[in-house]
Amino acid sequence: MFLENDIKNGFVPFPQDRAEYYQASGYWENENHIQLLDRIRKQYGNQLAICQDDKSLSYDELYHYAASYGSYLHQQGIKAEDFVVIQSPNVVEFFVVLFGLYYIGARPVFCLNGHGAYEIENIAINSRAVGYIKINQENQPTTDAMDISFGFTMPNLNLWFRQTIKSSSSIDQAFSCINDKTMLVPKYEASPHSVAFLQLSGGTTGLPKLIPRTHADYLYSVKKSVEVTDLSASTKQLIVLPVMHNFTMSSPGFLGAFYSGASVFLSTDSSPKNCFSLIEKHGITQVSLVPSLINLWINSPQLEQADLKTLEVIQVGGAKLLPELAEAIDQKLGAKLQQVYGMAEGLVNFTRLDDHSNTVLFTQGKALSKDDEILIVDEEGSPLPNESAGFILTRGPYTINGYYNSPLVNSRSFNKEGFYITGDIGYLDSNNNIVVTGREKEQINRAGEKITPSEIENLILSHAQVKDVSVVGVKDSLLGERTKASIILKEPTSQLSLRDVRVFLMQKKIAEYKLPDEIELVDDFTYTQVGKVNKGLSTNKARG
Ligand code: AMP
Ligand code: DBH
Repeated sequence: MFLENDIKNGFVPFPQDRAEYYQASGYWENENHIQLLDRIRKQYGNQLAICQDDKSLSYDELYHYAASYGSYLHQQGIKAEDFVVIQSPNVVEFFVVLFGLYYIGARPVFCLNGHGAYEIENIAINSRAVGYIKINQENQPTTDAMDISFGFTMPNLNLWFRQTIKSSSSIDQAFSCINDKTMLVPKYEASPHSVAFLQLSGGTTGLPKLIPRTHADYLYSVKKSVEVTDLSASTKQLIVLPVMHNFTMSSPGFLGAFYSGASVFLSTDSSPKNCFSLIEKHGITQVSLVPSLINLWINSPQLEQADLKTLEVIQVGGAKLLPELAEAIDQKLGAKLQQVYGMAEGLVNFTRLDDHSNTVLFTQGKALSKDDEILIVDEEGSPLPNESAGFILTRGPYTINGYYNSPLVNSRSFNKEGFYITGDIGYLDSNNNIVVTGREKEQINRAGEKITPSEIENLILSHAQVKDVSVVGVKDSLLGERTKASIILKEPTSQLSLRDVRVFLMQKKIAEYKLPDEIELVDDFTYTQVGKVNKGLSTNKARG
């Protein structure tokens, strides 16, 4: 069922018995991403698919642009099964590039728009990408894909195709690379069980982990998300979170909207002022946000004047939502809350629209599929009863069985029975709703963006003045968590400022959201019994 080539290159297939069961249960359908768009445009051709400022595409137009751009890429030598790194702000052009790649069976590797050369280089090497397409926003100071100098420290970086698409006032202008000489090629019929794309994991190790999702498993999760969010062709969805984020793509995300023939409106700016005016202007009915944005919206001085009456549902996920904020959503924004606990690795849980208010306020709901298996286990891996918190493990019809090409990481991230060890801590309540209470993995969740402390520690350690460093997340009323670096200097009386550290890291070209928000110079750390820096306690010895 799965492609030999995919397996050879590092895709871990579903075990045969489970794959046959999911297939026989009708979960995995015989459709890939471009076939989905083709089916929808045949039904909703003239319907508005996507709109940003005064640019918009109907479903037919989106499909035709994708076919032309895909054909152009084919002409440039991009083949089916090739990986191509893409990076984009929330603009219409992203959708043309995305479906253009799917049109020819090529596979996008999703990077956040904020990622710098440091991340792109690592991701391109690990995915063995052949191309890098960067979409730049009009009137924004950004670098062209051509001008980004990677470290070139690693010889196997082979991005022979690089292109910058400049988002412009007209879509034709942005895709001026398509011309009369671009011969339309037929769409590539990728197997629904082949790898569709690579998503990035927030990661718990220093290197980014790549998440391979098949067309069929992913689109199954989209279909189930549509069912629980009441999406229909009349839904008007606002996208505020980055388009590349798994939440934005699939829970229910723009794919959920496309699945239903709905219309998607893009916001390039997450400020309440801008979003409120888009909601009013377009009569937005649904939006997905992270808790830190909900906080901003609810406390915005613009809220009083805003007319948000069309807003029906707000999905909130990506990080823990505090009950006080959860309550304010209905009271202040007049919309129904749906909590979402999901991960790019697979498993997604939603509170249902007809759930009791206590379920919606205090839990993250139920998994999408009746065949999502969730285990809560103790330190020894023994299952715990409902209401007892433990490590959250899962497997099911749309959860990966391994990161791409990462046997070592996989041996730690999956147990013998193939359950993914999420690194989150929580419990199932008496009605089997999941409640996430914390996490065991070393990760900082800064406004929904995941940061791996060891990655930042290793970079700060390369600073000439630094002897040792420990990076942790500290509670922050706006961001949920902010990043703090505790640093021991080689020369105890010398100085190093937050600005110095941030400038140093920026020179390494890392994403801005990973820069520390705060530093502390210390004489020593406290250590656990096994000699690890004790990050749980803020008992580092401040400089005397
Ligand atoms: P990623 O693996 O980068 O896709 O990030 C997924 C992680 O985000 C989860 O494993 C959780 O740690 C966190 N997360 C997502 N949604 C929620 C939520 N509703 N509440 C708490 N944590 C969440
Ligand atoms: O945080 C996430 O990665 C996330 C949150 C909600 C996600 O991937 C999802 C829903 O699908």
